[in-house]
Amino acid sequence: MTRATLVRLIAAILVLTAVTAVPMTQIHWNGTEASTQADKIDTLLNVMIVLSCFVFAIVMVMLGYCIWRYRAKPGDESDGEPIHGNTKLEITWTVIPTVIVLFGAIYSWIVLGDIETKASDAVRLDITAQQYEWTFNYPQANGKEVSSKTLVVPEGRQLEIRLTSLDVIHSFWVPEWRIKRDAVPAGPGGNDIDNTVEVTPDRLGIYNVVCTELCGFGHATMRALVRVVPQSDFDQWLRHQKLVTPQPGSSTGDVSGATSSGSTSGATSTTGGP
Ligand SMILES: [Cu+2]
Repeated sequence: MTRATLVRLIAAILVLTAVTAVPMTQIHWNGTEASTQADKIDTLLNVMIVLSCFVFAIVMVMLGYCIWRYRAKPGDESDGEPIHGNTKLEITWTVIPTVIVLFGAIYSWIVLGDIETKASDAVRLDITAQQYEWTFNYPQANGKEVSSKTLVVPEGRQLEIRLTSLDVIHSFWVPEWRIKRDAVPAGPGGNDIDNTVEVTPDRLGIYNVVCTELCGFGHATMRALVRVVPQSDFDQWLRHQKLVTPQPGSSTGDVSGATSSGSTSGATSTTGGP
């Protein structure tokens, strides 16, 4: 390979990297950033996109070059020349991916430590997932809690979220907050799964909790409203909610009994019982 060819190949790799990476990093895949963690997560994602596009460009350019440069002449039915290893090439294609993967791992580790830093004044929040709804419980003093089907949170305060599930694995996600964590049903004696997650909403507004783990036929409908409000509004909202006693292992959200067996058709047929 001549020096001019090498320069052309490198130029082609850089151009293809730019053509694929620039549009991909410009798209806001998950909406406007609305938490203090979102920016760091987006930057990490963009760096990974650029690295992936670079690797993609190397593979595509070299593949195209080899197809063109080493194509068989018409009528050539002979075998290719036998070749053996190229030490320089093998060291190169081992070292470069190793450096890229190590860089990605260390950078991700740093970002993870950063976004999981706990604040001393965090708001405790217990979230219960079940097919196909969410219940948001706010533990209060004297062992009681406030239970809601809408997630209301104060702006600028870290939320210390504990997740659990009553049936199958679900996953808690507010796209604008970027944070995502599985809600795993606890087996007998609990489980060893890290079910806590921290997020600090920093933009007022209305968002959606989305279940992001395929959990059954109603999965696509498993959404809940999120309202990020000023601290004073949050305090006022909390004061006006009814206090309930938490029930271990069950969703405390169904205080009205609306989802129990009290349907009207069932009631008429069971009135003749003992
Ligand atoms: Cu789901």
